[in-house]
Amino acid sequence: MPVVLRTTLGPKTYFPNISRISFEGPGSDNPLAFRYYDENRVVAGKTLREHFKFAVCWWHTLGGTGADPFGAPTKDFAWLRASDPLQLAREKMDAGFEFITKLGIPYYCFHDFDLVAEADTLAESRRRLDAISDYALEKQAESGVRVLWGTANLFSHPRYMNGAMTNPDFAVVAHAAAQVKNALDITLKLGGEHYVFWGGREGYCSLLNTDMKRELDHAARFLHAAKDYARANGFKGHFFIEPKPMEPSKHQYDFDAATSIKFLREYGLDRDFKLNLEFNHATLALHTMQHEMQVAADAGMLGSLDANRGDYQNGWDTDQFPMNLYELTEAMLVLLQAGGLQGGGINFDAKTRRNSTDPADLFYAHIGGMDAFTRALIAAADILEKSDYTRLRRERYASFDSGNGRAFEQGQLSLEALATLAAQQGEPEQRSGKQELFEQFLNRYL
Ligand code: XLS
Ligand code: NI
Ligand code: NI
Repeated sequence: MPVVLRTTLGPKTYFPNISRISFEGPGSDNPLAFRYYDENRVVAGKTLREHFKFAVCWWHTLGGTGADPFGAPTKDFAWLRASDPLQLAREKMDAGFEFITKLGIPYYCFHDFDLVAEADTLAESRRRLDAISDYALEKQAESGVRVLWGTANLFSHPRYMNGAMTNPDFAVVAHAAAQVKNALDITLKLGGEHYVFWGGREGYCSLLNTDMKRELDHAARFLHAAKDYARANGFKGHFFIEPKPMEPSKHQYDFDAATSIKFLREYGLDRDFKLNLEFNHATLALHTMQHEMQVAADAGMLGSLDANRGDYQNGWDTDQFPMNLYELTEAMLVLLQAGGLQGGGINFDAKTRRNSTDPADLFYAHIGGMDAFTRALIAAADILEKSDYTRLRRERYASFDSGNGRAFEQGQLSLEALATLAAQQGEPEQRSGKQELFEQFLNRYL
């Protein structure tokens, strides 16, 4: 099939009524301006641009048509109309780069087949990926926009209905490996900083027909092979596992941060892999995002974030844009105390609602998300710098700072020694946890 690289339509704009979004300050009533996000503003020692490394995701933002299990697409975007797959891919890329540069976002993230539609054979898919990545390289050079991470879609095609790297059929595992090899090559070619594995169908629908141990062993073998290949080809970035407990599988192996960390350590992958955590995945696992971030930070694996939010009424991945200032401020408190993300950034893995059908809605969504993160980060920095938060939290543990508490922490007290001390000291004095006082800080600095 001939590869078409140049559009016959000539240069066109997909967002003609929208110009470069600028920072206008909190007093502005322009919905197409930032009220808080000023990329050069310094907060807690770094610019906002450096703290966040925001990224646009190719799938929901450019490919999200509003189709759901109950209804047809609602969004007839002008960049998704061409009949030739490469022509469509190129127009989508024109729209994507126009969108990203108008927002002043520095990065994007993609699955292989977000860039261009999958073909009938691996070889033809590869030819398409080579062609569209040539075009992406030109657009990147022209705009300075970069790739935060790439990934392979190992969950949409019917061949993956029983999983990809954990599929019980070796032929499917090998096919998935070929796809990951191509996705790694394209990520490397585009200078992608990192590479993500999200295991949507790596799990099971029923344990009755599943050999879990064997499937997990296969996943580890697969990840080692992918890592070895990428390293041998000069990839310097991190690999990220993206935990999610369920959906589309009934039970996914990368359930949450703790489960994923245990897996990486058990199989000797913990030096190359960190976590890409997503807000809505955290709440699906019945955690909070701040919990997941703290677990990852304590393991030295707080790599990158997928930004979105769930809905309190719904038990699925609604992927709404992040607007909840309380949730974000608690997340930013963990982020600042952890010293930031380890190499990654903040990818808007979020979709506008099915009935938000104007191209401008994509701008409102990202502007709102970037402003919300900014307010949250500033509030978190103020809480840490100006309030009693750190001191109060440290004081809860003061009894371990000296004397017998210190000796216990250092492993110097046996169970018998502890029992003797308890007998001497009598019933412990009550100490308040002061949760409401801690909660006041959020409202005070937001
Ligand atoms: C789906 C995941 C997916 C990953 C990339 O729930 O969030 O979008 O981020 O494969
Ligand atoms: Ni998700
Ligand atoms: Ni995600």
